[in-house]
Order: sequence, then C-alpha cells, then structure tokens
Amino acid sequence: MSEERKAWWKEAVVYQIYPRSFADSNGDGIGDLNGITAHLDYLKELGVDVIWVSPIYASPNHDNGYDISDYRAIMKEFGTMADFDRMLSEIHARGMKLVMDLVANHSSNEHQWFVESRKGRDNPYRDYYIWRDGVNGGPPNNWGSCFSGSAWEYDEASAQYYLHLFTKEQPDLNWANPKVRQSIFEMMRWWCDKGIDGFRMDVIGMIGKENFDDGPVAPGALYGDFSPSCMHTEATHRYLREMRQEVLNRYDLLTVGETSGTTENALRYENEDQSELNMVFAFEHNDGLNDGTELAKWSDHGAPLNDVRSTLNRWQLALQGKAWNTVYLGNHDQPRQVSRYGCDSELFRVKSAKMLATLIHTLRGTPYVYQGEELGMTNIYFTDISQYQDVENHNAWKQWVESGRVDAQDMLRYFARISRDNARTPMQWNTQPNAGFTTGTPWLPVNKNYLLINAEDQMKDPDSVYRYYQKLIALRHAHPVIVYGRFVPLLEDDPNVWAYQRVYAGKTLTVALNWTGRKAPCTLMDETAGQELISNYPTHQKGWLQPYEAIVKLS
Ligand code: TEU
Ligand code: CA
Repeated sequence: MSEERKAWWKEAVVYQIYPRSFADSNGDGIGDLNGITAHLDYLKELGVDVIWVSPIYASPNHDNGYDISDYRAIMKEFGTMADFDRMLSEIHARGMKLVMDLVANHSSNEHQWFVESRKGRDNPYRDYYIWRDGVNGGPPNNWGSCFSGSAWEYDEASAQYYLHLFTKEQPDLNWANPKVRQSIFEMMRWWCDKGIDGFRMDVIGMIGKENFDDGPVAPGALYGDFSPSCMHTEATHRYLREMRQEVLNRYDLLTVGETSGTTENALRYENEDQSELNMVFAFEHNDGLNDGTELAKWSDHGAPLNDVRSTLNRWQLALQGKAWNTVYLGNHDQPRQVSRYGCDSELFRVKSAKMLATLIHTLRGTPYVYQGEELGMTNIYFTDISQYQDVENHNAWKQWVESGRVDAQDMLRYFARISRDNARTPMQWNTQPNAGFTTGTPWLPVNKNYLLINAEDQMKDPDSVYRYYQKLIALRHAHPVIVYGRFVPLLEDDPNVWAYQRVYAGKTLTVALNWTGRKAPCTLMDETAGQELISNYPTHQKGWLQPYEAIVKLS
C-alpha cells in the first residue's frame, strides 16, 4: 500500500463551536463572537489546531443559523463583522485556523433571493429556487422533509410549490441554475479572501437534484424518501468539481462535506486526487444505528459495541490508502457522546468519556471534538415537550404525537435519548450562576450538573477529562503513527473489547478499549510490548480490562 500523502488537515484536531451555546459576552443569554474570542486561550491550551464554527451568518434562526438570510453578514445576536475580523485575527495570532460552516443547499426564506423569487413566476430570481406545479391538487411528488411533513410548500400568490428538504423556512437553492452556483462560489471566495481556512459543507450531498420522481415509502412512513433523486447524484459531483475549480483550488483549505451515505458514496467525494473534498462526515455509526423507518430516529435504540465497531472498522478499512476519514461521535445534531456511547452515571462518566476520547483520537482520520465533550458533558434529559427548543422535536411531536400515532411518554423518552438539544445546552465554564455561560437568562437551560462538570475545575485537576483530551492531542502532534498509521483491526469478535493497531514507519500503536461497565477478560495488552502512551487507569489488572478501561501502547 502506498504511503499516506501528508497534509496539515490530516495532522490537525478540529474543535467544533456551536456559537449560540459557547459563551455569552453581553448578558443577553445567547453566545456570541466576542464570547468565543474571550475563550481562545482555553482552546489553545487544549491544543486543538482548527476551530469549526457552526453558522454565524445573518439568520432568523428557525434552525439556529442553518437558515441563512445573508451570507455576507454576521447574525445580530452574535455581533458584528468587526467582531468577526477580530476573532479571526486572534485565532490566527495563536496559530490556530478557522473553518466556516457553508450552508448552501438551502437558504432562509428571508434571504433576499427568496424574497424576490417568491414575487412571481417572472421574477429574475424565480429560478434561484425549485418551484413546481402541483399534481392532482396536491404537492408535485410524495417527498417528506427531514424535519417531518411534506417537502413542498404551497405558495398562494403564484399557485406553485417550492421545495424544502428541511423546514419550510429553508427553501432549497436550485444548483442547476449556473447563476446560483456563481453566486455561491463568489461568496465563498469572499470569505476565503478574508483569510478563513476552510469550509464544513452542510448537507452538501443533496445539492444536485436529479429528478422529481416519487420516492419509495418505507413501512409505516407517511411520505416518500427523496434520497434516490437528491442524494449523491452525478449532478452533485459535477457541482463540487466546479467548486473545486472556481474556489477551493485557489486556497489552502480544509474541506469537509456533510454527506451521510455509504463508503462507496464517500469515496466519490474525497479522493486522493482531491478533485472534490478532503473528507466527509459519515453518518452510519450514528444515524445508521436505528432501524431505517421514518420513525427511526425516535426509538430506544442503544449503541452496542458490535454495531458501532463493525461500522467504524469498515469505514477505516474502506477509505485506507484511498481517502481520508473524519472521526467523531458527537456534534450539534447528536446527543452527548458520553450519554449515548459511554455511561453518564457518576460511577463511570469520567472513565467512559476518556475511553471514547481515546477512540476518536487514535482511529485513522481527523478527530472532531464537539464543545463540552472535552469536559465529559452529558445529556440534559428534559421531561416535557415545552422544554425543547429544537424545531426538529416540535415538528416530530406534531407529526407523531399530536396525531395520536405515538404515545407522548414514549416520544419524550426518545427525545431524552437522542434530541439535538442535549448537545446544545450551554458550555459549562465554572461554578458561577449559569455555569459562567451568561450573566442573563440562557436561551436553553444550563445542565444542573455544572457544579460537578465545568472547565475551571477540570483545568485544575490533572486527572480530568479535559487534561486527558489535552494529552491525547499532544500525542497526535508528537507521534506520526497516530496520524499516518495503517489501521489494522484486532479481536474483531470480542464481545466487550474494541482493539486495533496503527502501523507506520517501523512503529506500532496498539489500542484496547473496554466498551462496557464490566471487567472484561483480555490479554492483548499484557502480550503487547512497548511504552504505555496513555490510559484512563493508573494501574492495570493482568488478564483483564477494567470497566471502560483504555490503554494505548507504542512499540
Ligand atoms: O444536518 C443535516 C442532517 O441531515 C442531520 O444531521 C439532521 O439535522 C439530523 O440528523 C436530524 O435528525 C445539517 C445540520 O448539521 C443541521 O443542524 C441542520 O439542521 C440541517 O443540516 C439543515 O441545515
Ligand atoms: Ca450574547
């Protein structure tokens, strides 16, 4: 196998900031850019190389900034362009880089393009969006939106429907129109010329709509699946190659696509010839855990070792030597990783958070750390629908509970397990009121466990989850085998232990992780020679891995 090509974005660790929940500098309860700037030393000390900031553009916030009304303006609540410029220069001054979120499959319905487009069939911006006539008094086809309901919204004035794969306030842009592509590319160059270092591309695998045929209807589903017409189409690949020519090739960027899909899909976006993107986010280990029906996300499904390991090992092997992986368990769309994959009870929270950290920092690929994960922050476990802010929960509640299709208590249990709001509660900085996130009223409540879990305490404690992340990140920077090593799975059938090696330039890294809260029989590490690089236990037991124990050795 050929040796990995070197690149700064392979060696980097990325830290994701969800700005609304990171740090509020002016007491309005909403995180902002000056709040980020004020905490850059914290991130520098953690050791991360790149900050990916979720959308900070002007937005009416139907989907917390993933509905953009002006791509060249900063959201009022987050500050001003001057604040942005200062944040960027302070990030660069510390030797870190900034990746922006590019949300261009859709805009906000308040974007000037859509305001124009909606004015009528003859408007010059009509074709910036996807308008169709209805069929038999109903929508143009049977597609459902990702956030419940039909993917089509009827517009009385022009007697046509427009497409929205997310909320109706997020109309899909018409990438088939060259003017749309030029407008987006021009905007991207504008940000690159300001000095940003990359893009995380929101649902980029959906930009090319191939046709508008009805989609297959899964058992129990209310709508058809748009995927065959909208996901990973040839058109999408054409647009991305054009984007590469028109924008990406002109700068030295980190590009990561949010695409979902299979390893085969991924290999088309991210290839070593770099004709499209550097890497993509896989969804299979997260969203693939459910049973594939429309209600899928709303279930009691757990995260057994066998499912997660077989999926991630397969992704490791499929991309090896051909493309680059992302490695992540949590983000702003997923619940807290320690609650989902580890154990958030006091007994095992710290141990399991460190075990999961070991996994994401030692698999092959660029690790993505989601804010608060480095503290072992947990789900919030709301108990009432009124506590949720996320539009996804409210829409699902209407579609399934208010219609009598799903029991309210069941749905609340599913939400508590998987709702996106679990990861969106404010960052826990210290033991001050509201965990030091704000002096006002936070837009989403702070998790009550902040007296136990907060940054200030953890920075003082050499044994904290934060210090463990810091050590893992430093190890990545010190040992090329962690970045460039070939992935070799071990003990693939072990019921408790996830183990693998990484091999590079005469060095071997061996990793063993007990995925369970029980002692697990395991002799691998006893038999492995070499220096221990990191572990979440001070001592080991011969023949066993202790609950959630993680050991990494270098030989
Ligand atoms: O998410 C796209 C997406 O398909 C999922 O992550 C989805 O939000 C989630 O699984 C719902 O169950 C991106 C953004 O990350 C997300 O925050 C936005 O809401 C969405 O696109 C629309 O822009
Ligand atoms: Ca604020």
